[in-house]
Amino acid sequence: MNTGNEHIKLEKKKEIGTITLNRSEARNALNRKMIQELGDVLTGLENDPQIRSIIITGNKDFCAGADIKEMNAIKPEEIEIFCRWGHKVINQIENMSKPVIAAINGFAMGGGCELALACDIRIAGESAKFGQPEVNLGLIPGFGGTQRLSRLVGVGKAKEMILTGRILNAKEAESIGLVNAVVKDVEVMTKAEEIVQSIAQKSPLAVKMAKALINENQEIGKGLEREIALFAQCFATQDRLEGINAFLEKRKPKFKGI
Ligand code: CO8
Repeated sequence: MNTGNEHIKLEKKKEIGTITLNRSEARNALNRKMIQELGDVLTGLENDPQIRSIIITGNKDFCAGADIKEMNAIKPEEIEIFCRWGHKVINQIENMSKPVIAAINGFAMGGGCELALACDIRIAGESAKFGQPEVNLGLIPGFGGTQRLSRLVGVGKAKEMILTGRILNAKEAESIGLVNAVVKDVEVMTKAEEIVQSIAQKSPLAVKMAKALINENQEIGKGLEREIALFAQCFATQDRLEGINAFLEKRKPKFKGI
């Protein structure tokens, strides 16, 4: 289905809405336009009575995080607004009244991993790779990762991922509970569809209430607010300038802690 969007494709089949992140030249990095389009498409699916469940997927890659080049052009005094707006769309995924499954191939990094964390269930292909590499940029996760990752995989593993920026393969991600299942790359969508079809047999009301209750119990709001504030603080440092410049110049950063 053509939504008129540039970076987000939407297909509606039976009662499933499939969102495909579609900016492969930048490994599906999330720029402003893409985030806006994602939010709009999610709103449309929430309000569509024909749709019972949603799958979010990529193409070769799931998503390499926020668009670093675009982010670098934002003034430090404006970053908090941008971060808060990104949170709004990621929270929108988590708070959809319908189940949302992430079907992941290739890289799910930074904001891409955080987008997957906001989904209800994650299915990974064997090629999938997960990481919160923001420390390499002199930053912290800024789309909810400091809060959702530890709730999913435990504090120890979350700290390891966020403090070292290490990239995990699909099997490791499964072993710590970051993904629900790993299948062959070509079977990721089939597996995700199987799961949504199984949920679609159940009472939509019961599914909606159970999801809302589990989310409520996470008590995530205060931590997300702190994340926005500290992301903005990090963004104003020389280390962030060094980290992002090093990424763009394809070299190792030299951090000074200022
Ligand atoms: N942003 C912009 N461009 C990207 C990104 C990105 N996140 N990731 C990859 N690209 C681009 C590369 O620059 C490259 O472009 P070009 O061909 O013009 O040089 C192209 O995609 C292909 O990438 P690589 O050549 O780097 O491919 P590799 O296979 O060598 O590496 C990696 C793949 C490991 C995924 C590597 O691209 C990488 O490390 N990417 C960055 C991952 C990252 O650090 N993500 C975190 C970003 S920060 C974030 O997400 C915080 C979210 C909260 C933000 C809050 C907003 C205020």
